[in-house]
Amino acid sequence: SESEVMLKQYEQVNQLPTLYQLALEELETKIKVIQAEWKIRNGYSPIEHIKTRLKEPNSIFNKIQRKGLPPTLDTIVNDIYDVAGMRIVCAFVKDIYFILDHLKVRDDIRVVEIKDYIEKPKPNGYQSVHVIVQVPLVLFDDVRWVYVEIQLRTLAMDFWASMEHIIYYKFNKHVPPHVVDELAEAARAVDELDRKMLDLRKEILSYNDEDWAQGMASISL
Ligand code: 0O2
Repeated sequence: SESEVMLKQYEQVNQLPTLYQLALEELETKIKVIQAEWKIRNGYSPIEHIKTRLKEPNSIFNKIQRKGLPPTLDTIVNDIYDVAGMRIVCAFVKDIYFILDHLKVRDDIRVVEIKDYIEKPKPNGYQSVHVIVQVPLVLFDDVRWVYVEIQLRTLAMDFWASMEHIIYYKFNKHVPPHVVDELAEAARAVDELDRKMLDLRKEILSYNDEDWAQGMASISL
């Protein structure tokens, strides 16, 4: 009956946050293992911090509307890739690309799409690498590959993005031109700082970067 169908859908929607939360936890554990190994090998952690979030229901439905998709459970699960989000903040740009290369070779993470806003920043100056991945959740009689959006950025880029986010909402999404200019200038300062930090990174690495990159890229299960 119609009410049974509704009840079933209600249950499925209710399970979604749990499913996405577990996918985030699985992924976070994988990243933490890499982080620990790296720290032992290199004497510093490539990751400053990791944050996770579930997209607000409002924000999910706004996105579905913006994309002109039907507001169904199927759409959320199959067409919205950032219901579960993870932000990995690194000290150095180079480490972002090492992590990215590593994600690509793992059998237990599927890389679906990469948007490199470091190579090509957004017009306002926003920089980050966005990676859409799928993470397997092993259930009793099924493996569900759950979408997660990973944002990789440096501390400096993260500082800029938090500031820009606050300003954007402060001005109700209509940022006056002089503030836009100042943000662009701050973005150039971010670049400059990240370049300087890369120079300093050499001082803390006791062995060749290329060897490490190859080691990371050859890992498979
Ligand atoms: P929340 O937390 O999701 O409510 P697409 O998926 O390609 O159709 P979308 O979703 O705009 O389009 O993808 P994009 O641009 O790759 O990533 C959106 C997310 O990246 C944002 O989440 C921000 O976290 C971040 N982001 C992208 N551009 C900017 C920017 O100019 N400034 C800042 N501060 N962050 C940005 P949501 O959707 O805002 O939030």
